[in-house]
Amino acid sequence: MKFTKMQGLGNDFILVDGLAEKPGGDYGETARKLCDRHFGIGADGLVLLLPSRTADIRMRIFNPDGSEPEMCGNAIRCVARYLYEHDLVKDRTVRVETLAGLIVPELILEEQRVASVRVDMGEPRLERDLIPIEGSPGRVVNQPLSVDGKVLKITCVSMGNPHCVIFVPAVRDVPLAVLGPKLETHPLFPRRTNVEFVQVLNDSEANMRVWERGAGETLACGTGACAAGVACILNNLTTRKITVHLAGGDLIIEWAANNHVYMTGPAEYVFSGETDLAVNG
Ligand code: ZDP
Repeated sequence: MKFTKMQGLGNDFILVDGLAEKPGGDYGETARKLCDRHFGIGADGLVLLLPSRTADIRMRIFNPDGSEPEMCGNAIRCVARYLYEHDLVKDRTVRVETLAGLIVPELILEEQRVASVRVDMGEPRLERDLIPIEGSPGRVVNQPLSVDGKVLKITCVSMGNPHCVIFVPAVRDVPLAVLGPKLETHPLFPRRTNVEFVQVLNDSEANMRVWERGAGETLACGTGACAAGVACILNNLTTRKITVHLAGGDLIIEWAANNHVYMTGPAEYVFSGETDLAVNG
């Protein structure tokens, strides 16, 4: 199986182009094998490009644990760049079908080169049943949740996939490897959750560390940065356009007046290759 390794802010993906020929096999099992950093290629996710009846392309993504999330912000920037530079789309705006609905990345060119990608990530979902979160209807904004005998204040947002945002004085001091898995698998979240710790620096900047569902700590999370931007506004902490500083670099997040969230950031190639590790279902 041929693949291209790409990354957005160090959140890295194995892209498999299934447009001409649909790759066979068990995609979840293949993701588990290929994403392994010692026995595989190594990545935070396996991304499949497939034909779509409703958009330019259909994207499916699989976490390193084999689960299939609804959306992936950093990967969709990589997908847009790949399609444009391989002449698989003509337009600078690409319509991508995902389990989170239609997502529209737009390539930003500088001297004919893709400098960055701005993505219309759609509308955030804030109601409990849409995230999903157990309990009676409503929103979860700055609500207490007890973990390990400590009370954390959580704000929950879905960008197609679930996110739980916690504001802290300093992200550096957060024991992410301890709290991450406990929050990810907390019974409050029937489909588990991604977890973001956010330190607001001023009204337009924040630091963030992320624990991803099915992947663990990663250097960046696009949907997570969008959820963090929305959570900042729900808690009256920032303006509607902020820079989110992640371990792998910066994303610009804007929750615009039309209720859509826009994310801008880089997408880069690492290498291409061929592997015989794919699992035949
Ligand atoms: O929702 C999930 O299970 C995530 N692990 C999916 C990946 C999200 C990602 N980090 C992003 O950038 O949005 C790729």
